[in-house]
Amino acid sequence: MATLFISDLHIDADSGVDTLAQMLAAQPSDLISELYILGDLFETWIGDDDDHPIGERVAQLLSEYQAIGWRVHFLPGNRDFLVGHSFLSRFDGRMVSDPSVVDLYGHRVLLLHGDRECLADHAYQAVRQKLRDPDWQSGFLAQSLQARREFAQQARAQSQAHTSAQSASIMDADADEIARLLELHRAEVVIHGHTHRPAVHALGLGGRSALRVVLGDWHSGPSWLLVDADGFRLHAENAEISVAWPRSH
Ligand SMILES: [Mn+2]
Repeated sequence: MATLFISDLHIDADSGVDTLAQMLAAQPSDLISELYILGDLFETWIGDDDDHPIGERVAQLLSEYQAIGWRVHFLPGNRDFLVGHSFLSRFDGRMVSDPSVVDLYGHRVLLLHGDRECLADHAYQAVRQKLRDPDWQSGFLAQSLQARREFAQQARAQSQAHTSAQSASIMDADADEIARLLELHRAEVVIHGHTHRPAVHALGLGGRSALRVVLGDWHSGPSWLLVDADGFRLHAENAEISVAWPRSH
């Protein structure tokens, strides 16, 4: 059996749903038992009560895979952290909190979106703290869809301006923080997205080996990770990486 991981699709148009549908159809569906979406499935999400058709199309597509026996898991990203149980229930999806540890083929694997670990970006971390506050969220969700749409558009423009003004190292996940989390959760592997820098990094953690697997974004085409009992196959633009599980001692 195999587990499929995707993140950072940033879907905001029908074409994004079509790309996801094509990618899923090309997978060995009879081998896959689980799909994990590690955040930023959508470019924006202003609440499960939004009547925008993109959400319905994605839910319909995912429910087709749920129907053939896949279990679909969703871990929120910094764009779609307002996805809730109501949306997930449309395709029987399961919410995964950030961070979470899962057992994959007898290995402890830590799952993150990756934005919380970009510690050098102080301005972003301050915004994140506000947006993840339950009181702020319930106040936001109480506003009209129109008001929420306007806020989201503004936030997106500000985020784009901020991103283009930052140096590359500030926008990456902090390596020490990743190592700390691997130790804290006694995990052999961490899988995350967000940074749009697909790669598999071999890490040495006080004498034991670990892996950091970074998923790719879908800006210029689909990207995915297949995990099975043998290891990892990461597909991204200009990258096809196969890596075995870290050796246990
Ligand atoms: Mn992100």
